[in-house]
Amino acid sequence: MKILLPILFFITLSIGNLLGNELLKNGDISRGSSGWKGDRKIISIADNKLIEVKVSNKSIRSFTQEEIKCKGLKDVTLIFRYRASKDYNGRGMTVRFRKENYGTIYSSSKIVNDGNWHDYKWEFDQIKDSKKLDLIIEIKEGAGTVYFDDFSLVPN
Ligand SMILES: [Ca+2]
Repeated sequence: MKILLPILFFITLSIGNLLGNELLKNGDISRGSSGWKGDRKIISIADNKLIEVKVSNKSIRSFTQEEIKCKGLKDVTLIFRYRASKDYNGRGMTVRFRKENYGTIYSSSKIVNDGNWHDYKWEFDQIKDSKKLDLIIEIKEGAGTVYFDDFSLVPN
């Protein structure tokens, strides 16, 4: 039984993932721009599709996935990864969740420009009674290019 329980737990988790705990559509960008709106270009690097954003020194660039169903959920975890070109220089990014009543909750962070992929993670616990969320990624004014891939939003 001591061995069986962890195995059962693992199987339950795996089935949960297969049944679609993932709340985002096309988080890995494998289906191109499907599900994503805004200032994003889909590019392919070694058969992997990802989002490319050219940073502007005049205005914020942003892209969005709208109407993410979250009825009955309390806490969710957002993860994605990003890579900035080495010539990136800017004011960083803001991640926003816009709720049904149009209230938004945001979190700002720097963008590291060492040319490597970096993981982003936000445990978001402010869904309250909202049945839907919009996820908005904003890249503030600056110069250079930022790439995004492998978005995931799952209930905690
Ligand atoms: Ca991808």
